[in-house]
Amino acid sequence: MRVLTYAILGFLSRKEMTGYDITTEFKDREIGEFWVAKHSQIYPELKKLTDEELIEYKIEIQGSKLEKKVYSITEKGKKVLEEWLVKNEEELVTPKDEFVLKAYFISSISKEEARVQFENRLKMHMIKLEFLEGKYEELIKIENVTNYESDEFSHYLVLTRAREREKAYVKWLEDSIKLMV
Ligand code: FER
Repeated sequence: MRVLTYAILGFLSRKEMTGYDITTEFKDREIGEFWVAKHSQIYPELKKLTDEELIEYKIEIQGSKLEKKVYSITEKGKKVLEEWLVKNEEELVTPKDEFVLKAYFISSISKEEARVQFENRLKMHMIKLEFLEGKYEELIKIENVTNYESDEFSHYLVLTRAREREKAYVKWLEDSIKLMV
């Protein structure tokens, strides 16, 4: 199973959706902030999942002649999703970060040039952190968001992790820049 499978099953376990709805989630909503999936991957995946009977669809008529497929998860699909959610991860995979690779070889350029690289990177991470802080401030306005039962609890988990990661990244860049004066 590809990871996209689980993202689609996850969405459909919440509610019925069309292919367009799912594409919009990846394009415009929070999942797109941390998981990339292209339009061209989603439709074939929906077909595959339908063939495997993990999801099913009903045709709805929209307007005068437009038909749309509204997908929902099947019992078999729910089982596959749950198995994935309770499965223990086998190994820790460090996400690839090209800047870390650059940092590893940075001493091939001068300290001044290296500092410019780190300062540019710092600006980018500060912008990202500011964006996340804004999202976080909004999210914590929701009552009981830290309760497991809240609809936004899982959003809270992923957003707080992103915020902590960016805070750590900013600190690492600042500490490194101090060593390049
Ligand atoms: C969100 C905005 C940004 C969000 C996550 C992110 C889950 C970013 C995540 C990341 O960079 O890992 O609303 O909600």
